[in-house]
Amino acid sequence: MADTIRNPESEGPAGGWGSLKSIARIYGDTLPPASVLQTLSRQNKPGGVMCVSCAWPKPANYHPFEFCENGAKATLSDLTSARCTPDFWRDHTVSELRSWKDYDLEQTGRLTHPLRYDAGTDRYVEVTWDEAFAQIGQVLKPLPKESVVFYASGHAGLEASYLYALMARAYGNNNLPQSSNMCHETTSVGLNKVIGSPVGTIIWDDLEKADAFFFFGQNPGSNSPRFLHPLQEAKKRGARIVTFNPVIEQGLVAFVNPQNPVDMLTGHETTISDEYLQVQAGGDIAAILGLCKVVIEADDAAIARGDKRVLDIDFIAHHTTGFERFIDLVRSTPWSEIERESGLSEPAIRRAGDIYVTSERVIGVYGMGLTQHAQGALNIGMLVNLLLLRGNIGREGAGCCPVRGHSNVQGQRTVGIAEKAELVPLDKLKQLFDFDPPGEDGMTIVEVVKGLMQDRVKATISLGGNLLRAVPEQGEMERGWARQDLTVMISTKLNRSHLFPGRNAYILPCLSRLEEDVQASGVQAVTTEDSFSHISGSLGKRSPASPHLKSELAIVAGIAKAVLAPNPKLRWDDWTGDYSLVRDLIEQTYPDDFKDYNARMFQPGGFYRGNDARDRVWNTPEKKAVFTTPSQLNALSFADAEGRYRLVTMRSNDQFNTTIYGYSDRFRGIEGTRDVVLMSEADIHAAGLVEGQTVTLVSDFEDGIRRELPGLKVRAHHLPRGTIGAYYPEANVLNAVDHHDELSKTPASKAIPVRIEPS
Ligand SMILES: Nc1nc2c(c(=O)[nH]1)N[C@H]1C(S)=C(S)[C@@H](COP(=O)(O)OP(=O)(O)OC[C@H]3O[C@@H](n4cnc5c(=O)[nH]c(N)nc54)[C@H](O)[C@@H]3O)O[C@H]1N2
Ligand SMILES: Nc1nc2c(c(=O)[nH]1)N[C@H]1C(S)=C(S)[C@@H](COP(=O)(O)OP(=O)(O)OC[C@H]3O[C@@H](n4cnc5c(=O)[nH]c(N)nc54)[C@H](O)[C@@H]3O)O[C@H]1N2
Ligand SMILES: [Mo]
Repeated sequence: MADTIRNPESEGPAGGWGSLKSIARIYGDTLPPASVLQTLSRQNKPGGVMCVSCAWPKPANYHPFEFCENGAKATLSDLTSARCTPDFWRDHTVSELRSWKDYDLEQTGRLTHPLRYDAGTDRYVEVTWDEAFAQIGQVLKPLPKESVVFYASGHAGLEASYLYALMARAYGNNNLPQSSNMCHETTSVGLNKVIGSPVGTIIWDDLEKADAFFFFGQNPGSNSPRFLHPLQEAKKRGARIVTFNPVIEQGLVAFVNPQNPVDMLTGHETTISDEYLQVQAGGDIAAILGLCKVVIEADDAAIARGDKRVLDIDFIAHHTTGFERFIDLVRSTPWSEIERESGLSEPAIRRAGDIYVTSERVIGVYGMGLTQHAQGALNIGMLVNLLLLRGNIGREGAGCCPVRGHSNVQGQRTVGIAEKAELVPLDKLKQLFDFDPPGEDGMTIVEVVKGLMQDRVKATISLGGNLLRAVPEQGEMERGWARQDLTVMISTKLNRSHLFPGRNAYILPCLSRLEEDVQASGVQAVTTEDSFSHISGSLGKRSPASPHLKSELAIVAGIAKAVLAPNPKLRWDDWTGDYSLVRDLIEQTYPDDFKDYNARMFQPGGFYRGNDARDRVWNTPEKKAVFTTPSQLNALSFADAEGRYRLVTMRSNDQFNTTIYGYSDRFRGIEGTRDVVLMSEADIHAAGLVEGQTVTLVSDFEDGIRRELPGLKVRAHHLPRGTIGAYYPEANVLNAVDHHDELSKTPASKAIPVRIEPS
């Protein structure tokens, strides 16, 4: 089937020569210098440097080049020779830069000096570190504690992150939302609800043993390309892959391994998906219900024949709850409803279901296509239902695999960056540091957005990221952000969040993880946690982009010292001088997860934190894995209506979140522009539009607020009817803050209700 869905506009299979060309282009059409290639060769290996891009695990048995196209792009982007120095601000005002594209801001290069916003000239000006810290302390001290937000994008290592969370709690709140609140918070809450673990249950070995992979809304070709290697291996040994995705993603269709000389010379490609089901956006609950129906029917037939059961009845009896109720719904839901809600045909779902039933060990993989919906947690509950039916959790070669985003997004949560107080051992903190940590929950991102719009948030500190650009309600947010008393951005590069400075505003430039970090006790390493809960050390060796940079940890310590009352237990200078002391603290705070931390951090493949659900110990209130009976068959909070489309906000192959590397989305055949709206030919025709026509997308929430994105060119694309696509972050102006996953408050970015108006 895969052959019939090859995207005619794309450059062919993922990987291959296109991948190498695409990497080199970041460095200006020439091959990067040898020293940069050397950095790449150390990437994701024991004793090397952990990639600054995504959270895909680092295998113990690594390849000669354990990096991918997009990891290489992220590396080259950090190692760019371009510099955004204080001189840059002589030629540009902040207001003027607001008309720049994300791409142009990124091109200004690495930030080199600490900067303070000067309202008189509307420019950032150089400031010393000491002045910056002192002034930040002065503004923060008198503010109401609950009005200050400590945001983290999931990038900084475990050491800096632990201290950042400690600083917020010592300051007096749990306002520690993270990029995960826009991403896999649905997993942290939704998966935890059903299996008692907020993270995935598989490890590397499982990839090598699975008989089938079911992909729901995760795009490895662009977003975790090193995943394609184990998938290619899996295909070679006969494993099958089934994909549910409204968009045809090239990496899930076919792959040429750019690091395999034979593949490269022969152009030999591996077909990845055996079945590719173009579910409509928000249609997975119905699709999975259909799969479950196939399982139940197969089980009925097996009973009738006297064969081995298809359901794992022992597992279901001993390890789960809620089975009967769920199965009643599965039996009573007619195929016609499943077809209507999923947008898929019964025979197509049956083909996929047959693969599930005939595979001994199955891994369920998912990403933003499940999490970023109004019923995202229900999506996850449904995927877990499917896995539970055949005991596919807590068994070799099987399990649940949420693919995380930022390189340390999971780890930051592990070491205390959490707005939910119950997730943090507050008693331990009290014991170690002799202060009373606040017990009230802090703000999620949704609450931060509302707080900014309503002037309840007075200051934000950002440990990385580009929060303003990543959230819904962008127009209102920009105004609210600039009304704050203080904005502090700990950043490597200029981005849009810097361009709406608060009354006091600072940009504090930091080292990249690729760079050498020398402190009092010598060169420092940091650690990160990957999607499989493995923790790896990372040692930067490149010389810093500027002599004025500080490490993230040193910046956190600098702010903490300036804002917190002296406490002999808070030894910021000692910790800055020697990060192994911080790892000792982390081990003392989380002894089960971090035993022998300093000794094990460079273990090949990282050391495993463990996962009870993997051992079939269920930390749910029921002490069982939970079957979820869905209350509805789609993941939406709105009904279909005439002229209303479900907008999927997409990542191109040439971006990392709000960082835009270029305008080439070669897997989708889109070159030179991001200002497009992708629609099926049938929808273009039915709406009376023509390809190439310029249109405006208008949000279609029934709340009376006009949110619009003008200037998009209509482009025909192989999509299900009613589902359309446009790029994130540009499309964020269209989302409403109240449009989020019901349970976890993750913004619902994958089915925004919109209308199309001709311009
Ligand atoms: N190169 C690169 N790598 C990245 C990132 C990046 O921007 N660029 N971002 C990083 C981050 S922070 C994250 S969280 C991850 C994100 O990685 P992914 O989880 O892969 O996220 P997306 O690409 O946003 O969406 C995933 C897929 O969901 C599909 N989809 C949309 N709606 C639905 C639906 O209703 N149902 C189903 N079944 N599928 C749907 C989309 O077509 C898309 O292929 O990647 C990380 N890695
Ligand atoms: N519509 C829509 N909205 C979305 C999404 C979507 O799919 N659709 N995806 C959501 C997701 S999954 C996520 S994770 C968020 C992302 O939200 P964020 O994590 O806030 O955004 P990023 O674009 O990853 O942040 C990029 C900036 O981080 C800084 N940076 C880069 N490297 C470093 C470093 O090493 N240290 C420090 N201190 N700073 C660094 C640079 O200044 C860069 O400009 O967006 C969310 N928003
Ligand atoms: Mo993410």
